[in-house]
Amino acid sequence: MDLSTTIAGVRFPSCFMNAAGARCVTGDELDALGRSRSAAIVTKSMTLAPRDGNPEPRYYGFPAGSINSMGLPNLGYLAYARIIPELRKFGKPIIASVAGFSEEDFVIIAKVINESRPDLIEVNLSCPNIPGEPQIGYDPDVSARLLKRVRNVVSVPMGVKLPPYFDPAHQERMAQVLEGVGVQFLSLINSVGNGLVVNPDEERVAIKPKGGFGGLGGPLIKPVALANVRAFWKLFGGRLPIIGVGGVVNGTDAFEHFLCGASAVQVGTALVEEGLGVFERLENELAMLLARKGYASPLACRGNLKEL
Ligand code: OXC
Repeated sequence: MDLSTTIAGVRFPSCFMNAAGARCVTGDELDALGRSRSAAIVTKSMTLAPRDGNPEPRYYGFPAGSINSMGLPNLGYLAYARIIPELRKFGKPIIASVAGFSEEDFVIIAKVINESRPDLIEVNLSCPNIPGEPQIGYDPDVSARLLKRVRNVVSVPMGVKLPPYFDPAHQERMAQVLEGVGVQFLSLINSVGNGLVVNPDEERVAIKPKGGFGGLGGPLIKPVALANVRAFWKLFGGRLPIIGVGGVVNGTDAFEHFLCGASAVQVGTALVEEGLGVFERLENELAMLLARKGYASPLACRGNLKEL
């Protein structure tokens, strides 16, 4: 079964890759992704200065999913600008995830990282875990201004990682913004921000930062992820490639993302919980499912979701 896919003109050897943030902070972790069956190497979202991130414990996994408030721990963009060319040896696409605390940060980072020639740049407008910093993707005007400026300094294909939207009006408004700024792919969705997981035995929260509030991931957010993939697929009439992110734990989850309109999927919680072997398992499960259903590839079922 051919599980390869194409995003913004870049070919990926399969349709499963890590989500930004999952096992992709250090040079060693990025190397390990290079050696694994991940279809791409997606970096941790990078900021101007290196960051230790929020205090621990800052990740908690439970059967229905995960909560995290990592706080963008990363090596700083200059380190990734050095590491990215070294990752070329793995012969798979590299996606650089770019974050920042001001418009200017994003522009400086994108410009330098673009010169290190990742295959794609994913602009993260949706980290929910920085105390006092709202998620940029919830402000369409700020997003539009920022993306226009970043677009001007980036020559590789540029995409955006958006937060989940819960109202069609917000999805429509963001689609208008994206139309105007030359975005070439979407990664949908970042974690569902500012959830709260409670440990009733201990009568306390599960993670330390922000009083326990953090981004939710894993199976419990899959319907929200699928809804956003579907909504943006329809808003763009299938013209803009989408990487589905949220709740991909088995081959069927990935199939559902493809039916909704995704061209590839990223794996976050399941990668953190299971390790790098997750990619081979997902490939096998999806290949078996597609064969059983008579599809020649994941792209053959893309967007095919039936309505009643
Ligand atoms: N989404 C992000 O964009 N960043 C991380 N967590 C998350 O859910 C983080 O670093 O906090």
